[in-house]
Amino acid sequence: MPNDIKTTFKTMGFCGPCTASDTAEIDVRDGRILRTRPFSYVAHQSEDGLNPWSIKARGREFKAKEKTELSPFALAYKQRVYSPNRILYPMKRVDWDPQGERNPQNRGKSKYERISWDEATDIVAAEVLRIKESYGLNSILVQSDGHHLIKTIHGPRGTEGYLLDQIALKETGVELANDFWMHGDGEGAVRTGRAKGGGYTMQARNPDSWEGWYWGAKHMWGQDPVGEGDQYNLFKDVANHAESVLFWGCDVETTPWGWGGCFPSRYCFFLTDIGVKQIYICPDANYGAVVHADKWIPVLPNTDSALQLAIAYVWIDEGLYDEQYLETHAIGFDWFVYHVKGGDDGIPKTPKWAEDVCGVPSRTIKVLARHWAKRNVSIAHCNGGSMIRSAYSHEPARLEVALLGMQALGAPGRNQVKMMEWQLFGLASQMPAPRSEVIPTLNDILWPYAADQRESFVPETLVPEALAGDFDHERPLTWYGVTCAGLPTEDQFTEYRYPVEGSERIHMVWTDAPKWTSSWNGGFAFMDAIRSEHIEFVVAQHIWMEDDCLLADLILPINTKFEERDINCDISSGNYNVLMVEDRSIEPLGESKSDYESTLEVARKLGLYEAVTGGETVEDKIRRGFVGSGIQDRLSFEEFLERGCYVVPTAKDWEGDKAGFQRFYEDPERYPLSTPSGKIEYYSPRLAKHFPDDGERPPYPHWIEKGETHPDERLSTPRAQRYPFLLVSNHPHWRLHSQMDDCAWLREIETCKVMGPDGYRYEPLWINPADAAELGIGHGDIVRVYNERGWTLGGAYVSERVMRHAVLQDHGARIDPIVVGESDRGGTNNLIAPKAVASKNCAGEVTSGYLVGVEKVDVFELAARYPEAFGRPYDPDYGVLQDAWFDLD
Ligand SMILES: Nc1nc2c(c(=O)[nH]1)N[C@H]1C(S)=C(S)[C@@H](COP(=O)(O)OP(=O)(O)OC[C@H]3O[C@@H](n4cnc5c(=O)[nH]c(N)nc54)[C@H](O)[C@@H]3O)O[C@H]1N2
Ligand SMILES: Nc1nc2c(c(=O)[nH]1)N[C@H]1C(S)=C(S)[C@@H](COP(=O)(O)OP(=O)(O)OC[C@H]3O[C@@H](n4cnc5c(=O)[nH]c(N)nc54)[C@H](O)[C@@H]3O)O[C@H]1N2
Ligand SMILES: [Mo]
Repeated sequence: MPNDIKTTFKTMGFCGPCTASDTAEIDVRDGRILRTRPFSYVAHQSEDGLNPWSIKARGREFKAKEKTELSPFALAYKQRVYSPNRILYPMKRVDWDPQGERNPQNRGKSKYERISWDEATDIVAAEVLRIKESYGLNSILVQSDGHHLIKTIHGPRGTEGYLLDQIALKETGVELANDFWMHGDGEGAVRTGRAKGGGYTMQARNPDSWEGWYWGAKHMWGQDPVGEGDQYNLFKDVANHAESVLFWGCDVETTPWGWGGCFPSRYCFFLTDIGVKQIYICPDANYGAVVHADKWIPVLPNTDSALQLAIAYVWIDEGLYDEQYLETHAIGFDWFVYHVKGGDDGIPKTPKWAEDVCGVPSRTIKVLARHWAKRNVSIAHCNGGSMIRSAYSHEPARLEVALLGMQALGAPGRNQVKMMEWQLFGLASQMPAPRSEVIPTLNDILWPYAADQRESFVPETLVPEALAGDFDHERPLTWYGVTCAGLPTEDQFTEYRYPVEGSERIHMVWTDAPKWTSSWNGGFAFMDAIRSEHIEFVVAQHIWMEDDCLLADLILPINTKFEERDINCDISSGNYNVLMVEDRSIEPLGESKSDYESTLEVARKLGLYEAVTGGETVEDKIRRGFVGSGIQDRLSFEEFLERGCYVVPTAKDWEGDKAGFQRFYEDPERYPLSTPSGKIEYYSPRLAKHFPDDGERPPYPHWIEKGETHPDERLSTPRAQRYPFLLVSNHPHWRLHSQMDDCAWLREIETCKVMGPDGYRYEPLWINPADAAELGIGHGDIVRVYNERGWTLGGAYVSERVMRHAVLQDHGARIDPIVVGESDRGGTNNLIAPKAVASKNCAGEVTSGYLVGVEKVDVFELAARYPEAFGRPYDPDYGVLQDAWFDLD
């Protein structure tokens, strides 16, 4: 490398702390990022070597790569570092005056003016103290925990909450936060501790990635914390034993990009080479399907339960399941048979019945059922597909366990395999790829700042209500479960409430992950809520001018990970694990600071700097991180700094690891599941006891056509005459939720955006040619996507890749409000997602598989009607420019 080039290591996967991935080598010249290269394991290995792994199957070999397999996001990210939308200075809304009029109704409309860090931190500190005096600290809602290019010390993970706890601590002397969720102590470790409230109200993350598994599957097979299957060594098992894999709501050419890189793509090409059939079941021929599928079975959005029940019907009818296994490994199977046969609801779940509901021809259902019963079949997911984030998402999740159980779950080649997140939460049981000698962790330095579970919290799904509603102690907002995938199943039987005893309602929001409008349910409802007069102050920390920043009163400019020095561990790339120092690549742009540093600036004003740093410098924290990482005995800290990284070799005995549920399969008495009976519970006595009257999530899995929570989100309802399509709202192929939407290198790709006649790049809306023809919509036309909750726009992408009666628009496109709270130009469809949760006792998000209408629009007519919104400064390569909001001259 020429010596004017400096190289730093950076992990480039998103997800959250301690699950980093996609390590890259970043070359810098003259203070600018020059290029992003894959990290070479081979070049950076230590004397301990790599012990390269290889999976041999059916005469072929699948081996560890010598370098990381970077995703397109990792390669394109440097452009985002220099995006014209980078927020470089603290900004204050022009018509928000802490001493006078606050104009909450203008959030989302007003412009911003530049102020200094000194002024900005004075304001935040003063507002915190004012709120504390007037209402108590629990009136501050802290929103944290978004996905980001993972930072350990510097990241957006609620450091501001830690600061608020320090204020409370100073006054009361009571230690507040400190026992956190699962991490750590050996395989399968789950911590149950919970931080006490006192310093603030936390916006609790939903088990968003796992809603269905969490609310449903856990009641059948246990599997705390998230409810997905055991993953030990499954890539080897599938390669050796599976004959077919059902990619059921799974896109290996999209979602692995966000978390791990391109390893799963390579694995699936290998499966093709060795003759493992890949069957994709999803409403759209997604990117993985068009590359890898031997067969695509289109199913209508969120009707999988019907298809699953019909498969069970065929197996029961034709005696094609493992009765003996069920006798020793399951309880309550009779109840399930009773429902399949229609004993309880009078509807035998025949393939003919299912055909009308789910759109899969009855003959295809029968062929699939017989194919499955006669072969070793595994089911592949990245996280589950959007049906596990739809109304009644617990049902398809439970039914999947029911089907796997009928075919002897855990037998060779018969498991649920994840195509990403190799080491979720650092648990070896969550790792389908060959195991590494150590899973490094940085929990010791991370978690004090990330109190995820508190007494005073509101789940993401319920925040709009908490912001807008007038809840008091006589009439609290209540729900079951802490709704963050951290606690054992029993937590779902605990009722929680807001406000907690003795607390007032929320009056201030402090966010370091402002993405409600683009990533959560009921987006327009949230916009209305946050514009209420009760909410006196909203402060956002953000890198780019996008998402909920538009609703903030004060914005603090945050930098990217390239601008700071940190420590990180890559445990999710699939090849090897790496612990590394992430040196600063470039100087911070403008006046930006890291999330940690920006909290420290406020802490300084409150006299709490030392309390928040714990007396440590960043360098001290890096050292402490190393010492607690699990790698500390292999080399000295000085040696580690000198090398910059340590690559962990593959475990010597990894080939001997039992695969997935193999132990349970072989000996259920010795290796029981974590359900109360230790077996697969087709009937859950626990659900029956705690929720005897819940018809929406009865004790055994069901087809739920409608219920009191969602009376009319199916094609069968009269409401479907007005809104005749089921919207599929997947994780975006060309974004990570709301991130990367301003990246020119991605936006110019044909499937990323549809160029409108007005020069605006619209978010694609996939529609089947037959449906498009009926509506007079042509490829490239601009369309309105609507329901009674509001509307957004899209660019018609007319294609057979989406089935009839379904339309597809990825989620997360950047909001570009037309009328605040009503309409949007950006294609931000979460704005019109239901506000209602998954079901009565399950506060899960519902963000896909709901009804919308679609119609062609004339954008010039709209521009004439909404001149301000359509006249914002705009660059098709980056989207709306920050000049639309910022007055920097
Ligand atoms: N329609 C639909 N909606 C969904 C889903 C779906 O399938 N369909 N899936 C759901 C799922 S599984 C998830 S996980 C959620 C994801 O929802 P979120 O995690 O809420 O989504 P992100 O867009 O990743 O939000 C992160 C925000 O933080 C910002 N950010 C990035 N880096 C930094 C940083 O260093 N500092 C600060 N201060 N900010 C930073 C980003 O720009 C972005 O605004 O979405 C859910 N919503
Ligand atoms: N590129 C990219 N990668 C990401 C993310 C991202 O935003 N972008 N997000 C990350 C996060 S937070 C998570 S949780 C994971 C999510 O990973 P997943 O849960 O696997 O992702 P989804 O996009 O929700 O769903 C995957 C596929 O399910 C299918 N599908 C949609 N609806 C239905 C349905 O009703 N029935 C059936 N059978 N199939 C359906 C679609 O074909 C879709 O491509 O991805 C992670 N990786
Ligand atoms: Mo997620």
